Amino acid sequence: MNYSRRGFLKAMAAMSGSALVAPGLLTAAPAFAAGEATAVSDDITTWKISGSHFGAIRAKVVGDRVVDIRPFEHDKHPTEMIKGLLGLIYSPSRVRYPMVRLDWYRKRHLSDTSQRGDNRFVRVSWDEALDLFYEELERIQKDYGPWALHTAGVGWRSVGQVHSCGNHMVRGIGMHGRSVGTIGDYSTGAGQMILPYVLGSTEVYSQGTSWDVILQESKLVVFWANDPIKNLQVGWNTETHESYAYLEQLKAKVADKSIQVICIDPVKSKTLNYLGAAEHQYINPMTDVPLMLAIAHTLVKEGLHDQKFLDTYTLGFDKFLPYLEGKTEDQAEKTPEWAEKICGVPADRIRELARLMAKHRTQLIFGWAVQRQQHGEQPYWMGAVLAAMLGQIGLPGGGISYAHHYSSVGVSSSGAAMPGAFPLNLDPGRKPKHDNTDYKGYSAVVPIARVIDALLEPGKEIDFNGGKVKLPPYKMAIFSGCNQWHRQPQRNRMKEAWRKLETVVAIDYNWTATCRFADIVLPACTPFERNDLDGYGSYSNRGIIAMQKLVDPLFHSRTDFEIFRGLTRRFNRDAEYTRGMDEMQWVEKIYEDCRKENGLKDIAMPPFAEFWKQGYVLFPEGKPWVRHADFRDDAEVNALGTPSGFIEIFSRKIDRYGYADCKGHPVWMEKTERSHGGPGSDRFPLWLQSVHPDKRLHSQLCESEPLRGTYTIAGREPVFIGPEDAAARGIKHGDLVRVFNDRGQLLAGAHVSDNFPRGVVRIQEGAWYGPTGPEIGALDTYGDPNTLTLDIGTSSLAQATSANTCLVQIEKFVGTPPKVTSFGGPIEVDPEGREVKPA
Ligand SMILES: Nc1nc2c(c(=O)[nH]1)N[C@H]1C(S)=C(S)[C@@H](COP(=O)(O)OP(=O)(O)OC[C@H]3O[C@@H](n4cnc5c(=O)[nH]c(N)nc54)[C@H](O)[C@@H]3O)O[C@H]1N2
Ligand SMILES: Nc1nc2c(c(=O)[nH]1)N[C@H]1C(S)=C(S)[C@@H](COP(=O)(O)OP(=O)(O)OC[C@H]3O[C@@H](n4cnc5c(=O)[nH]c(N)nc54)[C@H](O)[C@@H]3O)O[C@H]1N2
Ligand SMILES: [Mo]
Repeated sequence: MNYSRRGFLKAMAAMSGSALVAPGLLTAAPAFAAGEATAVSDDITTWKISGSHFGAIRAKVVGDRVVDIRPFEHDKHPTEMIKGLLGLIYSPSRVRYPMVRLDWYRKRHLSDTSQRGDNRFVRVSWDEALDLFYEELERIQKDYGPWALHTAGVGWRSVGQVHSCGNHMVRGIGMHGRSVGTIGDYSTGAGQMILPYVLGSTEVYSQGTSWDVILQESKLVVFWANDPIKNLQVGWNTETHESYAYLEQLKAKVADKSIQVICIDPVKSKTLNYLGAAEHQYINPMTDVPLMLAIAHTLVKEGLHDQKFLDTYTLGFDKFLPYLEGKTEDQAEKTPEWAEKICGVPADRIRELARLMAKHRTQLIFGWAVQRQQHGEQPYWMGAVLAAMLGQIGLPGGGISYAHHYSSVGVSSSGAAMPGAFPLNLDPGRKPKHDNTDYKGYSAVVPIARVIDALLEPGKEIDFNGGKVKLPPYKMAIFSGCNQWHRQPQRNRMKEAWRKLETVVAIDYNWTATCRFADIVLPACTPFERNDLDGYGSYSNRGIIAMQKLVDPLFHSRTDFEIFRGLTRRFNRDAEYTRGMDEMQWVEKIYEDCRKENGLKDIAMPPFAEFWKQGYVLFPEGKPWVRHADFRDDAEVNALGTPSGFIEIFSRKIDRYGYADCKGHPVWMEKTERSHGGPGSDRFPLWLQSVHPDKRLHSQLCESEPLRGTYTIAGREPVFIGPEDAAARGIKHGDLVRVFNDRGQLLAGAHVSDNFPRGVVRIQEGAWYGPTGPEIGALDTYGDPNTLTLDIGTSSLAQATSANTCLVQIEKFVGTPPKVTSFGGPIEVDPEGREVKPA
């Protein structure tokens, strides 16, 4: 089948037709028509435009106030999260003024750090705050050196290429001196480390086979630990939501039985419920590898594996086969009966899955939660082995994907260049003010999920991806565009570690727990209070969105650009920092650079003034594309980036590392704790999954009161629990419950739902941490799941987060519940510690 442009356009026409007959869950109309503040007759195209992770938006501004926010007129599947944006701008949790923690204000770096978290802060002027920040940077560089400063890895900072706050932090701090940075991320730490050994690229951030190819060619689509309907609501750049048009198509094809969809997940996901006729394949948590091994075993036993593909495109199947057949140390043949006892999928069903996958054109689509667990490398490697045995890698609608739930991967790219960004690094030839490169033998870069270990076990040498990392005992840390006190697991362990820090700086527009546990807090403004521009579509390169400032920065907040201009002014590098340009000059420069680049590709863009007035540029649809097709076409010319150029079922490199927890080929390893009869389940029988939230972006929008009000239970974050587990504990829907294990305890509201089987509960990540006090072990009053999660590396290879390896117990809460402390900002005190009533 040749995916010519004409064929593609026909497919598009067919698709929009079916979208009309079968409106999905997420069409514009139900979310935004009735009962809204603004009359539907308003012409929103005359409103201001801006971008966000949640999509492009139109905003109605009256005087100096934003009164309404609507989805961009070209967004056919906007997310309801947009309804929370007014509550983001006008949140009671906004950081209003520069604030300094009371005891730090008195004693600076000699403060009593066990008071961090008591939330008492003194208001200071911008000049005072930036002076303190600068003096601390000087002290750290002079008294210690670059190993003593941690510049945190940037998280889901707001969109916008000029104001991208991580770039400001890295460039601004980098002009002053060097620091300890991070490697990897919380999203795909294990996946991005293992897959280059196996498939030659991280895969997780790669463009995937186009949805229209999948819709035309696949007969079986397996969503493996994957919930695209939930997770595609947000994107890294301004999200277009184009994937939903394809998911609507898929729903129609599932209904008319032209495509079979199986969702392998302990939980009935939003995607499963949306698709209607899709099949749910329940699996015990964290046991995907045994299921895959048994499918592989069946393929071999029944002669269904593609030996020719294995011979032509892969390496090391011969080293893996003995393990499958039980001829290695563990002596266990990986039969369906063997797997059933672990993964809970009946042996006959496992055989049926193997036959289905081998018989049909099968597209395996993995999500990421399954690698955010102990040994998270294994399911990804074994997934690739399974796909290789099926022999469909590189065929249209076959093979494996690790990213179709992310930022509209699978929507083909327009091919247009996207706008660049404010520079991250120093300008060429420039050196930092303190050009000290002596890290005293400590590593300058730490795997991101191991940053707490560095405080608790300073100087320890750990394995990492074939090398060693020596953990630096940093003394000062700076956070901007991330919420460390949401993203990092095991809150109480972290709280203990935090006390070792002399100085913590947090820059945010929200008074998150990271601010509460900081010493100097600087108020950034939201993306709606600055001029900027952003790419529309992270992978589709659909266009460019103007981010027109809606209102001036609220309270005393400033753009990150201004904050770091102010900091660099303190050592006379501000002109270099900004290159002598202001905000609007940067917006125009980045746009015009992009226009030039696209000009070379014969892609026209209007001059800047016209773009800014119109508010956006849209590029035409791209060509459909099949992942790994070039490799399949010619494995020598288009060799993979693995050491051998082939798919590595056995990796000599990893084997030589000699790790006990990541061997030369994928294997099943028991977890430190596991539900359904696994270790620790006698004391804590419930598996807690902390998946990504349906109505938030991590901790973002939790502060939005109108949105939060739509899902909280008893004023707290919901804990989703099945009817059986609830009844066994005398818990009813709506009850306040205590969720606990040896690592921590929190209050949550019970949301009883049939989507959850026995032994599986869910609290969505990003719920704001609200302890009753600064002490270790304090009850979390709102429901941050990382109060309970486990902070261990996935393995010696990736050292990534294992947040989804977590067991808990739940009981009905009795007594007078403490008030939620998460929201509403600091307790403002004067330097004597007397409470100041807010003006
Ligand atoms: N238990 C558990 N934990 C997890 C996960 C999980 O699945 N389970 N998932 C992990 C994953 S995949 C991720 S990606 C991380 C996410 O972790 P983070 O990226 O840290 O999460 P966010 O809540 O998006 O935090 C972004 C912060 O940046 C601030 N911010 C936004 N725009 C600006 C700006 O312009 N300037 C400044 N200065 N600040 C700004 C926001 O207010 C917010 O506080 O969480 C990880 N943690
Ligand atoms: N709405 C929304 N969308 C988002 C985000 C957000 O915060 N909100 N964050 C974005 C980011 S930064 C990221 S990293 C991605 C995260 O993307 P993912 O990590 O893929 O998403 P999750 O929602 O954590 O989990 C997806 C599914 O995995 C299942 N699952 C968990 N553990 C197991 C297991 O052991 N076995 C099996 N078979 N299934 C399991 C869960 O039940 C869930 O249905 O999402 C992105 N999209
Ligand atoms: Mo992520």
